[in-house]
Amino acid sequence: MSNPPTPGDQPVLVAGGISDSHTWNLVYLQLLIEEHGHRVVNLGPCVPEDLLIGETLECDPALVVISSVNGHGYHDGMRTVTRLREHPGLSGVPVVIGGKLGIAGPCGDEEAAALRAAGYDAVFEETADGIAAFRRLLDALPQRALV
Ligand code: B12
Repeated sequence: MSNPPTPGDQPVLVAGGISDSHTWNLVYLQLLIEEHGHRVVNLGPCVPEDLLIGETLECDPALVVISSVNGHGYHDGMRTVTRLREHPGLSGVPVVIGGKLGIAGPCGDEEAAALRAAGYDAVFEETADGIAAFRRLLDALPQRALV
């Protein structure tokens, strides 16, 4: 019989968009999430969907965070969440996306709504409001590492 989960067992999984080679966004996110008391598994940039799905099944994360800043966030993000949600067992894992999701910074309200409809639990722009909302989400996660 397995032991019951203890606080901090479930990490937060961070991944760059499938086409996105930027890395400092991922370092920033890792530090921010750790500051909120969570263990982070950082998969790095250009994460293929099969790797993301495999790691999500393996880690059983409290949250999956997709970051995209290269302007392909909407299309990459759509593809990724569709694949993830199609997988049996991953329909309920919390998944969010954020960064510079459009080709000129933020994406529009319609695109954000479409990303949510495709399966993201939340879509964050890189504004101060977006970061503040993301911080509130981190504070609300059930599993927090003991710091
Ligand atoms: C360095 C850099 C590169 C380097 C990256 C090196 C590396 N190892 O990381 C190189 C040269 C490789 C590069 C390549 C490209 N880049 Co570039 N790059 C930059 C640059 C100058 C800085 C990025 C950076 O490191 N910022 C520091 C980190 C900490 O900040 P950040 O990435 O913005 O992340 C913040 C927010 O977005 C937010 N955030 C990010 N993810 C998430 C997720 C969540 C959940 C939340 C809440 C918040 C959040 O939080 C972070 C802190 O505020 C920016 C311009 C700029 N000044 O921002 C362009 C920029 C990101 N690049 C851009 C582009 C277009 C490209 C290329 C397509 C260029 C090309 N034609 O080849 C390629 C894409 C390559 C690829 N396959 O992805 C554009 C993106 C346009 C857009 N989205 O609006 C930018 C904005 C430049 C511009 N003004 O046009 N780039």
